[in-house]
Amino acid sequence: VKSNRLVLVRHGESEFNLKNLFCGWHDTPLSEGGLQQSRTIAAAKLLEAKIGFDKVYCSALGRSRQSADVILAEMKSSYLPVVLDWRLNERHYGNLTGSNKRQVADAYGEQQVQAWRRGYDEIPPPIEPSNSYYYAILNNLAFRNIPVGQFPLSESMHMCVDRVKPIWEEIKKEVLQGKRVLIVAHGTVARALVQHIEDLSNEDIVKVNVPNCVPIVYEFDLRTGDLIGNSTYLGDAQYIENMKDKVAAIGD
Ligand code: DG2
Repeated sequence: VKSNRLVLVRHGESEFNLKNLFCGWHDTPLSEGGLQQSRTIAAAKLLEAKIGFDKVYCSALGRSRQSADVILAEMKSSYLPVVLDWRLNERHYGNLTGSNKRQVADAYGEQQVQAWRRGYDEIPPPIEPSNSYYYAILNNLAFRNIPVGQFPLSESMHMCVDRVKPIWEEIKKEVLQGKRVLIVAHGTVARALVQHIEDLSNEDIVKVNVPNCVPIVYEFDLRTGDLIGNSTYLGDAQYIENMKDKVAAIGD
């Protein structure tokens, strides 16, 4: 069977992940640990598996590009074309942006927080001008190409799945033409892509949690366009399980 692989990676730990803050469209940089994970986990596992690339897709958010740059440098592949596309941006967390996940749980209850984080149709309250990140997000030059009317103030998982669909279809076409693609995305966007790729139900996708910098490898049949087998998460199985649990939890 003629086949081609696709690799999906969530960026390394960000400053906001480290502080347990809702991030969404805020443009936070990677933490020291996140830079390190990009080298010692993502790049190391890809090198170990001897997986190479022709092209990279990132979001318009710096943490995704930053992680991609470190991974490519470590793989001696910095010459590769990197495409930034806002449709791969993280889900917009609305007015939760910048709040501590534990503090929001203390105020609204764990159930509400988990509904906002993992519900399929739950839309967090829209971001308001009084939110400290409102203007920085609105005026971020990285988002200047977003068509008026498509700039969100908050998004559910469902809205994110819909926005990701056209860019996923473009990427899939290239994969089926034989291009070896790496996508460096975000927690919720990675889950949205996983739902499209694996054709998961809305009930099943909300149980998926994607750890930072663990490469997810897919293989496609070039003739039929179908997925061959399941996803493979590269790395130590125990480490991956622990990190999935950590991502699922509200944290402290
Ligand atoms: C996180 C995901 O996104 O948070 O927006 O806070 O992948 O860009 O760090 P990322 C955020 P959860 O949905 O897992 O709470």
